[in-house]
Amino acid sequence: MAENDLLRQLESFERDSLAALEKITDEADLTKWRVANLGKSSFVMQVFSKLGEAPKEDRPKIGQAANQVRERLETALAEKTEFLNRKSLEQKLTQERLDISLPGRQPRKGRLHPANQNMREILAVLSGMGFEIFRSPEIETDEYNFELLNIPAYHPARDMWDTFYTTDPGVLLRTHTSPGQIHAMRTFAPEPIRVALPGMCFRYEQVSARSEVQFNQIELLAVGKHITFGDLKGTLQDFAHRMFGENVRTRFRPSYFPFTEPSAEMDVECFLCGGKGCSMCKNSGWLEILGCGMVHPTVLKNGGYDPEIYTGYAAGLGPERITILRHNVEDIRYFWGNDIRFLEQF
Ligand code: FA5
Repeated sequence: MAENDLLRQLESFERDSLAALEKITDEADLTKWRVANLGKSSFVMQVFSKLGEAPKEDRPKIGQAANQVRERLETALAEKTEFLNRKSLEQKLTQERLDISLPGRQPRKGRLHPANQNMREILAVLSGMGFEIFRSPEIETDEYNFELLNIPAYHPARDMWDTFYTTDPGVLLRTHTSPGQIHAMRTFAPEPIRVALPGMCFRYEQVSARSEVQFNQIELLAVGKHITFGDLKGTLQDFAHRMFGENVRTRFRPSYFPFTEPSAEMDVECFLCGGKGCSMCKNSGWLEILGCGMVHPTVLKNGGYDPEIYTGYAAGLGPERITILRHNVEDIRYFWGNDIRFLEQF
């Protein structure tokens, strides 16, 4: 091909290419354009590959002209690419604009479960009175939950403390925190002890507004020399004053537990009516808050203490029962019902 013809063709190729580029409005067409006009089989690239076929003296001029066309097309492509990018960014900015005037969503704050709040409050009072916290298992053996607490098989008291049994013979969910007494005694004997045993207990019984199949208890145990019923009364009264107020009245009523002798229940003056009598205290003016007594000699012996030398007292209270009384909650089952409307009130 004559040199002049080729140069003219390059010129018109460049003009057509730039005109086509001008019309492009999106990235997909731009890619197609690049392949057609700067790709291997484009006219300008073909000129390079066929340069060897041209007469030797024409080659520099043709080569230079093709190079300039390619460079100008590449520059135009770069400008167009930038233009399209900017345009699409502007489009996104106007179409996908964030409405920052919308109020944010408040993250929900978590909080302690009311049962745990109450447990911590009671344990803080007991720690202040010198009781050490001692944890014992929720899954227990028949031996610890009953036998060692002076409740042999077929003892009628087992009926009050029926529970859920596992498939392992003799392994059950504890019905009270009292088996922790044996664990604590066997850990510390013959040293004197003063411990608080908190935790979950389970009972196989009819649920009602005041009774659940699971609930927390806190057990108190003190063992040493010369501990008397006077110590038991004084300590529990002091606890009631610290928990419910300096002037709250308490009373002890005789009771029965196989693992204490003598045994008692402690009542506090009704929080709601101040002792006058109302529906919460069933018009008695008193609310029962715990069971207690002097540790039975058999239990002391099972724990590793000589009952001729050592004595002790124990008490067991139900924190959820205390909470329902204090806050006038009509049903104890709300505690484990997972209803956020109830839990949020605490
Ligand atoms: C006992 O469990 C004895 N171990 C307490 C004790 C310890 C006595 C040490 C003497 C010495 P009782 O079954 O009464 O006793 O339970 C104690 C407390 O646990 C009750 O006063 C009550 O507050 C709570 N409680 C018992 N059963 C339930 C239940 N089903 N639902 C909620 N709370 C309960």
